[in-house]
Amino acid sequence: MPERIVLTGAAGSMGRLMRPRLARPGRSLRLVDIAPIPPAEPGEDADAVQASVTDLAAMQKAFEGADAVVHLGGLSTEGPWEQMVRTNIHGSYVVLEAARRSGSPRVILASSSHAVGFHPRDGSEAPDYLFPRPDTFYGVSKAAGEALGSLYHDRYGLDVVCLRIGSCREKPSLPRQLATWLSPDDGARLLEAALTAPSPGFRVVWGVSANTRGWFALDEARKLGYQPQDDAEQFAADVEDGPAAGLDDTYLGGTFCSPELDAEI
Ligand code: 15L
Repeated sequence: MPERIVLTGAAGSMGRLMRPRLARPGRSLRLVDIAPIPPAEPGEDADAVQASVTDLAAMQKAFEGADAVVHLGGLSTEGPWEQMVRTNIHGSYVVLEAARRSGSPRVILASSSHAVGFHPRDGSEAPDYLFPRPDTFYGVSKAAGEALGSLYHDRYGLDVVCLRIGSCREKPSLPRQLATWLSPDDGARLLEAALTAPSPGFRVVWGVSANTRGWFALDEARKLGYQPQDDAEQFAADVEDGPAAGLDDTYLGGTFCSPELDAEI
C-alpha cells in the first residue's frame, strides 16, 4: 500500500470528498491546494501545502518522498482559454515534471468525460481509450493532460493513470448523471485501484459507478482492480421528476457541447 500520498486540489469539490476516504492507518497524506486547506482532523495523518499547481519549485518540494501523486487540482469546468492553459495544461505539466524530479513514481490524473464529450451518444457503450474529441477548452485541457501523462510514461517511465471522471458528487441531480455518476465511495475505490495496481504503466480508464444506465465501458478500470459498488439508479425517480428532466444527451458531454466555448458553464 502506498504510504505517502500527495493530493492536489485537496480543498476542491472532489478533493474534499476523497480526502477522508483516502485515509488509512499507516498512510500519510500531503494536501496541496491554492485555497486554504481545512486543518487535519484528529487522528488524520496529514499536512498541508498551500501553493499553486503551476509552481514547479513548490510542487517538487511537496512531492519529495511521495509514493504517488493524485492530481485533482485545477479548474473543474469551462473558462477562458488563457486560464485553461495556465492552470490545467501547464499545471498538469508541472505536476508530472515535479513528480519526475522528486522521484515520485506514480501520478493519477483527473481527466474527464469532457475530453471526449463531442462523441455522439449512439446507444452503444463508449469504449476505453476513446479518441479525444473535447467539448470545451476545459475538455481540451483534460485531453492535453492525458497526452502529457503518456509522454511522461514513455519518456521517463512514470506510471500514469488517467481517470476520465463522469460526475463525482454525493448524488446525481440531472438526468445525464444517471449515466455519468461516480459516487464518492466508488471514486475512492477507483483511486485505491489506481494507487495499488502493480506497475500500471500508462492507462486511461472511465471514472463512473456501475450505473444501470451507464454509457461507459468499465473493462480497463476493472483490470486495474476497480470494483464499483454504487448505481445511480437508486436516485432515478427524484432526478427524472426534477426540473432538469429532458436535458440534452445527444453527445457524451451533454450540455458542455452547447454553450460558447469560453462561457462559464
Ligand atoms: C466535469 O468534468 C466537471 O469537473 C464537473 O464539474 C462536472 O460538470 C462533470 O464533469 C459532469 O460532466 O457532470
